[in-house]
Amino acid sequence: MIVHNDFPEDLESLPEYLSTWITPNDAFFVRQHLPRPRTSAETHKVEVGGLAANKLSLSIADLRKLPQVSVPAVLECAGNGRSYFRPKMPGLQWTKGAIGNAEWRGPRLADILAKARASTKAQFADFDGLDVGVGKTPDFIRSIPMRKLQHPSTILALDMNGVPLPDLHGGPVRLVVPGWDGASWVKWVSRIELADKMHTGFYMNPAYRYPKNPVAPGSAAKPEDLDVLEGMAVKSFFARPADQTKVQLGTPVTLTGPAWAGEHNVARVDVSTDGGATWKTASLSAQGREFSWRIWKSEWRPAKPGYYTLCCRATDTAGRTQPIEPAWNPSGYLWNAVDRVGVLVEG
Ligand SMILES: Nc1nc2c(c(=O)[nH]1)N[C@H]1C(S)=C(S)[C@@H](COP(=O)(O)O)O[C@H]1N2
Ligand SMILES: [Mo]
Repeated sequence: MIVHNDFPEDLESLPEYLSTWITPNDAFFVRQHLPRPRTSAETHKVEVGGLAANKLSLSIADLRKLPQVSVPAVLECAGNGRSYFRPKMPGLQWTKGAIGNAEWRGPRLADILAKARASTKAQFADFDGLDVGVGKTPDFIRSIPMRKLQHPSTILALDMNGVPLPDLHGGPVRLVVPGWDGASWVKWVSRIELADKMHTGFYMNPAYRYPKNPVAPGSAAKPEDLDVLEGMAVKSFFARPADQTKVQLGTPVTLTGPAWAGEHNVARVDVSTDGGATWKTASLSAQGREFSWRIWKSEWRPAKPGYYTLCCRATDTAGRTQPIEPAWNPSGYLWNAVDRVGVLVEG
């Protein structure tokens, strides 16, 4: 993995580990604002309070007794690809790999909110994990609107890819908000507070906000011109071949990688082997339902030696497609340019 920080851990997956439908747990990227807390499945509690008639204190065993659902879904950091924006901005300089697809399993938030008898006045729930603020870095708290919490695929995950949720990924319990950016997926959830207003902390404002209208590259945005980031962009990239690969003429080359579209579904992936002059539609894996990625594939037989620029571009069911130049924004979120790799074919 690419180690951006080793304490707290910020680890990025290499693109070649992102060529399969499920990303293995030990190859899955890690993002932490704060040091990892100490907890265990035996002692951990999730408190539910605020605008609820029936306050709850749930152990992991209590959460396992509720109906369990499996949700395959992509988790992507909003800042994935930040390093490609020009001008550059501060923040983790992610390349392609702050993303992965896993099968998450646990109880539905809707069932927990019903058990807590959430008031009709509750508009948001604030999720706090066991990690605490350190120095200038505040406590990580995120507000999620009720409409998304009531969605049948929004769960508190206890398992990831068939094993108890690893500590690095928020074990024993994390929030899974399919189709939304990684910052919504609060790890080590210890408190759920129902409220009539959005939480005002740093991670709701100014962090994780995106301009309502595009701003000129390098400029600041006024706070009133920013909205909370919710759904993610349409995106595909090359897991293989790696950039600057050398191949022998006569050997077929498999072009492949994942494609996803946040709350929408991928409709198509097109590939080009001539820098975007001409395009061909790639095949898409049957696997990949709502919120999870699909693996696209195309076989390429280069006709003659030389240097080739390969491109891939996904289009989703909402008609969105990957741009050549994603909108620059002050925090460097939602990078989704048409992906490119260079390949040298030797004769
Ligand atoms: N409690 C807590 N939850 C958190 C974070 C955090 O710092 N603390 N980081 C968030 C961010 S920004 C991302 S991208 C995802 C990353 O999840 P992962 O480490 O399992 O890949 O977790 C989110 N949940
Ligand atoms: Mo993130």
